[in-house]
Amino acid sequence: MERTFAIVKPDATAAGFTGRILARIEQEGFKIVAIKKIFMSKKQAEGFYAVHSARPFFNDLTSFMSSGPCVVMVLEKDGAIKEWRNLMGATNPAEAAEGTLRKEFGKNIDNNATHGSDAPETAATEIAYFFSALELVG
Ligand code: YYY
Ligand code: MG
Repeated sequence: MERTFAIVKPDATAAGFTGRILARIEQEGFKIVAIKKIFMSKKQAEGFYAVHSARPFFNDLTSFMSSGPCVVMVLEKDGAIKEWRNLMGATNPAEAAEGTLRKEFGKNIDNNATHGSDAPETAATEIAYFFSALELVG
């Protein structure tokens, strides 16, 4: 069974959307195999998003991700990586399809409510960045 890494971002935790997002995750057939609430430092956010370090939005993105608590998770499902990105919707909530989490809970491209891994290699790296093997409860 495939696993992916997911975040409820600081805009969504602050707005009180965590419970509704978790409910959708379970309704859509994902199993939550690990979950915790964290508050990243700027350095930790920079490490997590290192792949985007050359992008113009890197500083704003990592400031935002360290501006408040996140809920980080490992989700399991057949095709979890693709399925979770489908449920999140497009990066820009203005372009996200009806029924997706970013459409329902995202405000704009900077505050888009959720994160999801984009490939098996990034899922493995991102899961290991936040969780030890003992914390993954299948
Ligand atoms: O994987 P995903 O989150 O959908 O988008 P990425 O292209 O990996 O960008 C990561 C993160 O950066 C995105 O969720 C919002 C932010 N961002 C931005 O603020 N402005 C952009 N033009 C592109 C991305
Ligand atoms: Mg991405």
